[in-house]
Amino acid sequence: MLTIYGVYRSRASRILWLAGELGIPFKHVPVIQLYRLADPAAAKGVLHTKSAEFLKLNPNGHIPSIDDDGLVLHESLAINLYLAKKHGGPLAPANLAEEGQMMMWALWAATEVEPHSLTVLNHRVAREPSERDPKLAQAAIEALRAPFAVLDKELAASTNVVGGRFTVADINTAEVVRYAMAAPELFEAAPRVKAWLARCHARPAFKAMWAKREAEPA
Ligand SMILES: N[C@@H](CCC(=O)N[C@@H](CS)C(=O)NCC(=O)O)C(=O)O
Repeated sequence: MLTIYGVYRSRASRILWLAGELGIPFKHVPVIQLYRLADPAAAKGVLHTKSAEFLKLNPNGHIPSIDDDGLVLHESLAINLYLAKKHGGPLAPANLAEEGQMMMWALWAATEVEPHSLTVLNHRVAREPSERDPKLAQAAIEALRAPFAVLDKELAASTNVVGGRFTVADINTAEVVRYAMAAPELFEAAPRVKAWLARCHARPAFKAMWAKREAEPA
């Protein structure tokens, strides 16, 4: 049995979206980020990222993690590549070349995009207005222009990032690119990225995941 640890309002959303696409059964344990608890001192009984019980599964103290019949993994993008390959079908790599491309896009998303897209999210919308720094947001937007142009060019040649069909590589890339949505100017300059992300977000499994995310306390 697969257990997915992490609230929907976290990078666990990537795994929960993929699990929905695959249609696989899983147990969900809503471990929450410690920093989101209003009074960490009163966090007794709430399973959070620094709970001793959870640290046994993920010594980083971060969500998500999975336990798949005893195989414990952290790192959201790697978890998705593993689950897609395990369960097969159109979301998974059809051959070694596709597997290489899927790894390439996952590492590209994690290193070239995510640090900047998270800064855009935090400093444009997620943090309290008094804690936002518009200069940091702007620098991150400038840093994202080149990788957005790379993805836009890729999507000019194909409807999806790998194999001309919707795969786990779209989920991994789309979830990282989503954090930059607070900067619409990036998407106006990359219309194919904008259209591709809209297609990803129109998928029933994404919508089902998103509805559960919205139902969680902010
Ligand atoms: N590279 C990790 C990052 C995990 C991560 O930083 N998760 C955040 C939530 S999205 C977290 O657990 N933060 C809690 C904390 O820093 O205490 C992954 O992709 O799984």
